[in-house]
Amino acid sequence: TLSLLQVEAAQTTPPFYLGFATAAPQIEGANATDGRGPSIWDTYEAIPGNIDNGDTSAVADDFYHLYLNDIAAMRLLGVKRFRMSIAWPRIFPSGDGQVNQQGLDFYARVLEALLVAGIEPHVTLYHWDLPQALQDRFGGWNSDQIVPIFAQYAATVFQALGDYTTHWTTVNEPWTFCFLGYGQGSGAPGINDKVQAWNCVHNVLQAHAAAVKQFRALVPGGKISINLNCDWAQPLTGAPSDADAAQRKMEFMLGAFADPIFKGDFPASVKQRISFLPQITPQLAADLNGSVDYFALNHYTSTFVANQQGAMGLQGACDYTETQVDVNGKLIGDQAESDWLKVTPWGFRLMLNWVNNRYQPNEIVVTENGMSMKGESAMPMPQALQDTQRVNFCRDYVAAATDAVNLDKVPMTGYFAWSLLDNFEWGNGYSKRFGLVHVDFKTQQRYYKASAKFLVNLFNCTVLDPTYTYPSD
Ligand code: GBH
Repeated sequence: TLSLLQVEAAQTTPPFYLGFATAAPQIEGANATDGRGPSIWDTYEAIPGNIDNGDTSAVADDFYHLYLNDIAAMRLLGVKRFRMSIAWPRIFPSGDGQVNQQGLDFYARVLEALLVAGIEPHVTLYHWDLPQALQDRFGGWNSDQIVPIFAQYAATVFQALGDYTTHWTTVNEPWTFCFLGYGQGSGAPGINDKVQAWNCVHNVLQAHAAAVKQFRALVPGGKISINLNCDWAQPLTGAPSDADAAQRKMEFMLGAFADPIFKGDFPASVKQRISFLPQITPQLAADLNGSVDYFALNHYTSTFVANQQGAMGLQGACDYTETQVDVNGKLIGDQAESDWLKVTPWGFRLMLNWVNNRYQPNEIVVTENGMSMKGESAMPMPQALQDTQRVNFCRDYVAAATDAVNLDKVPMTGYFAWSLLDNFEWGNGYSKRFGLVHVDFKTQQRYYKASAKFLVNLFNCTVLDPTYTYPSD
């Protein structure tokens, strides 16, 4: 039962490293600065009703101008790893063709500053900000025309910036942008078509493989992966059919990407149900084989899953339903500020074990984990900095992962907390705060939350100045 799997707070330094994560479109702002072209999120944000309160990413955390302050803050906190993404529309404003040197120069400055601060950068090539021109020209991720264009973008970045770090990923959470962005329309590019969603999956896999081919030639000794997200699926009841359904949900969500990479084909459960599923050819399977050097997992929460023949889900015909309420009407875990996020640290341990058992990766790096705290957005300052629910979340999730490593022998080596800063939370705009550092969006003033200090203390980082606030006015 669940209670048996609940974990105690970590007593010791976790057996993996700590980093703080971000993504370009959520923090940078400066969307029209230094030649950046429009992205599909710029377009999506401009449509009334798409983003809570009509917020946009135009300014966000103004990281484009404040990055030195944010890097200094991480240094003073003792954080040694930083996950960031590169904005494709800064490098190729129209997706391909003319390179924008000012975009490459910006990231060279950021990466240089990180190295000077003693912080290792982990860089993601694509965190959802597709150049609008590629959506207009051929439908973006729906078309395989994107494959050589993504590879060219990747090669340009590896050539210019490959010397700064050995840690890379190609694409962040393709499940999210394929099935929400193309399959349901809740997110850019706002398309509601399951055929396009599965084309997107197939094209992401091809684009990933093509980019890794460039990586092997241009960044010798580097390590690359793809950031895959998955919720833990807990069977709703003890019925064997619910256990099968929960397994099927994991295969649909994570297996749709990880099986082709690690096992050479889509899961049988998916192949049986999705009539229009594109094929993984022997050539693609061969290209995907060995295309990740470590498993990059984004994980936040858990759901209950029940068998239901004929059920259609976000991914199409799947024969299961999902809920976060059990048969007695009890929530699967405490509610965060975001509707979808319930606090389920026990699911994190099970999730890590599932990945380890199914794929046996050399190494697992958790590239995102975190929460929006219930009630935080309405809390006045400075009380908002006492983010107790988030402190407990971090404590319990890190403890669950520590048990996965120490007791279950899962080879997890790194943990990135999402996120360094409160930021542009996609469809929720600025109404949900995931930061370890509070941002006043009127003044751009930053303040450490209790959770930032808790995490760095837990990981025994050397904190130089726990009171730093910046930039001061
Ligand atoms: C991550 O996605 C993203 O990589 C990151 O950019 C983001 O800021 C962070 O999580 C926090 O959300 O609104 O009911 O349709 C996590 C996986 C998948 C969780 C989509 C939210 C939307 C649920 N996300 N999901 S719903």
